[in-house]
Amino acid sequence: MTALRSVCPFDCPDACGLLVQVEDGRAVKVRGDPEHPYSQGTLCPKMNGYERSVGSPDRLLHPLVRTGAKGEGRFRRASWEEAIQLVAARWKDLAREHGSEAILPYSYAGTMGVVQRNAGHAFFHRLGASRLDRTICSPAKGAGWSQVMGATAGPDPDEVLDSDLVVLWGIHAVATNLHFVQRVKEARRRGARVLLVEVWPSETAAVADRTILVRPGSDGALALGLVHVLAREGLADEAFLAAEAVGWPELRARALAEYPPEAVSRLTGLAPAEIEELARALARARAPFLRVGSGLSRYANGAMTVRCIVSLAAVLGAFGRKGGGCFADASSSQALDLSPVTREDLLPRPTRVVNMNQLGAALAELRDPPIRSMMVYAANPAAVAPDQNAVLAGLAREDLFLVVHERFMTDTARFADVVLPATYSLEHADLYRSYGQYCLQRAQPVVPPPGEAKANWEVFRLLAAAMGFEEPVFRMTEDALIDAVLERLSPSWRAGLDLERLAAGRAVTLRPPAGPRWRTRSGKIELRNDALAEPLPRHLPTHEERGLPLRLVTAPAIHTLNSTFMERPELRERNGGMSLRLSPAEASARGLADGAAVVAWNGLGEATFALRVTPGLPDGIAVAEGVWWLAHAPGARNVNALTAQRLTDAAGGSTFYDNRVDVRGA
Ligand SMILES: Nc1nc2c(c(=O)[nH]1)N[C@H]1C(S)=C(S)[C@@H](COP(=O)(O)OP(=O)(O)OC[C@H]3O[C@@H](n4cnc5c(=O)[nH]c(N)nc54)[C@H](O)[C@@H]3O)O[C@H]1N2
Ligand SMILES: Nc1nc2c(c(=O)[nH]1)N[C@H]1C(S)=C(S)[C@@H](COP(=O)(O)OP(=O)(O)OC[C@H]3O[C@@H](n4cnc5c(=O)[nH]c(N)nc54)[C@H](O)[C@@H]3O)O[C@H]1N2
Ligand code: SF4
Ligand SMILES: [Mo]
Repeated sequence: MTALRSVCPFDCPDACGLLVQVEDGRAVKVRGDPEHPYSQGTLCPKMNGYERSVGSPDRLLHPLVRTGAKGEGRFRRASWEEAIQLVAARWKDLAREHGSEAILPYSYAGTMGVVQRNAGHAFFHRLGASRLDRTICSPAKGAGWSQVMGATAGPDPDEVLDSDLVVLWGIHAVATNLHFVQRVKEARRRGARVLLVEVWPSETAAVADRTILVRPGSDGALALGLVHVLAREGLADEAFLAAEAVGWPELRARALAEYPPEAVSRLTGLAPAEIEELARALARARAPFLRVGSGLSRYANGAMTVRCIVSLAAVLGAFGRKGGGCFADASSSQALDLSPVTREDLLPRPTRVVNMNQLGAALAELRDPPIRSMMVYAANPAAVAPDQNAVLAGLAREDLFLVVHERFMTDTARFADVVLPATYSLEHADLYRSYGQYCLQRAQPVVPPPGEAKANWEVFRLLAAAMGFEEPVFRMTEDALIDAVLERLSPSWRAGLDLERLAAGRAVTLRPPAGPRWRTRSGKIELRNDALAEPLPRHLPTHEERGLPLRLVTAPAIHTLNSTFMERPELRERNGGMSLRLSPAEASARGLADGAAVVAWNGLGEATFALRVTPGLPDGIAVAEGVWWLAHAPGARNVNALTAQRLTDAAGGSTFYDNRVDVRGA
C-alpha cells in the first residue's frame, strides 16, 4: 500500500494537499498531507471521503449518444471514435453553414488545475468559436480591489495570525475557507477579537466574538459610514494616508457630508451608535485585518461595495501594519503565464464574447449566427447558472447540438446529444495554484481512470485531430504544457522557489516579488481614481431595492461546493436537504410551519423547498443554502429559478444575491 501526493482540485481558496492511499489501482482513502505548508494535514468534511466521490458507482464510464428526447436522459453507449467523429462532423457542418461563432464553449471551475481547467481554450480559439466571458463567480470583487489597489498583490493570509481585530466581511468561512478559520482561531487564542459582518447568522458566527447583521447590499454604505466616524473623530491614520494614498481629502469630505451614522443607519439597519462603536473599535486596533468574501460582491453595486471596504482598510492604515491589511484574493495568478495553454494567438479574428451569466438570453436571442452548438465541460450550468428557466429552455432547444464532458449524469448532461466521460483529479496530471494562499503544487495521476473516462486535455486533443488542426500544441502532453507554464514563471516570482520540490509533487510557496509597494498608476493607494466614471467611492443602490417582501440569500452549503459533491448522499443529508430558512415571524405571517414544503417565487420562476424556521434570522430575508441538482430537489427547480441574469456595476459579474422572492405553502 502506498500513499501518493495530490492536491484538492476544487473551487476553494484552500487548495489543500492530499495523501492518497492506493490499493490495487484504487484510491481507498484520501487524507490531508501533514507536510502541506498551508493545509497542514487537515481537510474539510467534503474531502474527507474524496475516495467515495472518485469511486462513486454513478460515474460515467463510456461515451453516450442521445436516443431519447432532449433532457429525457436516454442514451446509448458509443465508442470514443464514434463520439468524437460525430462531434467533429457536426462542428464542421455548422462552421461551414453558419460560421464557427455558432459554437460556444461553456466551462468554469469544476477543476482549478491550470491545464485541465483551460483545456478547451486553444481548441476553441483555433476554431474561431464564440468566446465565453467567465464571470459567474466574483469578478466584481476583483474590480473593486483593483480600482483602489491596482495590481498590488493581496497580503499573505497568515498575516492574520498577528492581527488583534479580524473582520470576516461577507464570507461564510466555516463553509468556504476552513484553513483560514483555523488561523483566525489561532489569532483569537493570541488575544484577537473577531467580528463577522453578515446578512444572517451563518455557522461562521460561531468563530466570531460578535456578528453584525446588515441589510443585503448595504456594506458599501457601512464602510463609508465608518470612514465618516473615523474622519469626524480624528481616528483616521493620517500619517499613512498622507504618505501612501491619493484622494483622502476628497473622500474625507464626501464621507463627512454624505455618510453620517443616521443616514447609514437607514441603509444598513444598524443603529447609529453601533456604527460609531464599530469605527472606534477598528481605530483602536493595532492591526485590523479585513477578510472580504464574495457574497457582498454579487449585487448590482458589488464592485463599488468592495471598493468602499478596501478604501476603509486604507483609512485605518491597516495595510501599513504587521498583522493588518485587507485580503480579498491571493494574487498568485500574477506569477503564472498561461498562454502556452490558452493560446489566444490561435484566434483567427476577435470573435464574439458571451457573458456566461447571460447564458439563457444568449441561447434564446443571439443572432448572426445563433448559438447552434455548445460544449460544456467542468461546469454544470443547468444547476448553477442564474435564471434557470431560461437556461433550461435554451438547453432543450431541438436545434442546439450539446456536447457535455462530465463525470456524472448532471442536470446539464441530461440535455446532451453527446456525453463524454471525464476523469477526477486523481486520474490526471495538473498544476494547481490557489486564490486564498500562495502554494503552487504539481500533481501526477495516482490511479487509472475508470472505464473509458478521459481528461479534458485528452478530449480536446482528440477533437483537434478530428477537426484536422495541425498546430503542435495539440500534440503536447499535459506534462509538457505544465513544463511550458513553469518555464514562463516570471523571474521575480521564481526567485527562491524550490523547483525540485515542485517537480517531486510537493507544494512550494510563492513569494510575491519585491518592488513598488502599490502597483497603481499613481504609485499610491487610490482613494480617488480619476480613470473611473465615479472618481470617488460612494454607495450605489442594488437591483432589488423594492418589490417582493423577502431578499433571497443563496449562501454556500457547508458539505457541498456549488453543485459538486451532490453525488454523495451522506453529504446531501448533512446539508439537511434543499431547504429555505425564514425567521419565525416571517413563517407565521404566512401560516407556515417548520418542515413544511414551501414554494419561493418571483417574476422569474419558482422553486420548492423544505422550510426551516430559524430563530435569530432577521425578518425580510429568505436563506437557501447550496446549489442542488434538480434530481434531488423537492420540486422541478432549484434556487437558480429565482436568480436573474442581471450584472454587477463592473466586470460583468453575477448578482446571485440581489433578488427578491415571496414564499407560500406548496
Ligand atoms: N462548502 C462550500 N465551500 C465553497 C463553496 C460552496 O458552495 N460550499 N463555493 C466555493 C466558491 S465557488 C466560492 S466563489 C467561494 C465563496 O466563498 P464566500 O465568499 O464565503 O461565499 P459566498 O457564497 O460568496 O457568500 C458568503 C456569505 O456572504 C453573505 N452575504 C450575502 N450578501 C451579503 C451582503 O450584502 N453583505 C454581507 N456582509 N454578507 C453577505 C452570505 O450570507 C454568505 O454567507 O467558496 C468556495 N467554497
Ligand atoms: N444560486 C447560486 N448559484 C451559484 C452560486 C451561488 O452562491 N448561488 N455560486 C456561483 C459560483 S461562485 C460559482 S464559481 C459557480 C460554479 O459553477 P460551476 O463551476 O459550474 O460549478 P459546479 O457546480 O461545481 O460544477 C462543476 C462540474 O464540473 C464537473 N467536473 C469537475 N472536474 C472536472 C474535470 O476535470 N473535467 C470535466 N469535464 N468536468 C469536471 C463536476 O462533475 C461538476 O458537475 O456557481 C455559481 N452559482
Ligand atoms: S474543498 Fe477546500 S477545504 Fe476542502 S479539501 Fe478542498 S481545498 Fe481543502
Ligand atoms: Mo465561485
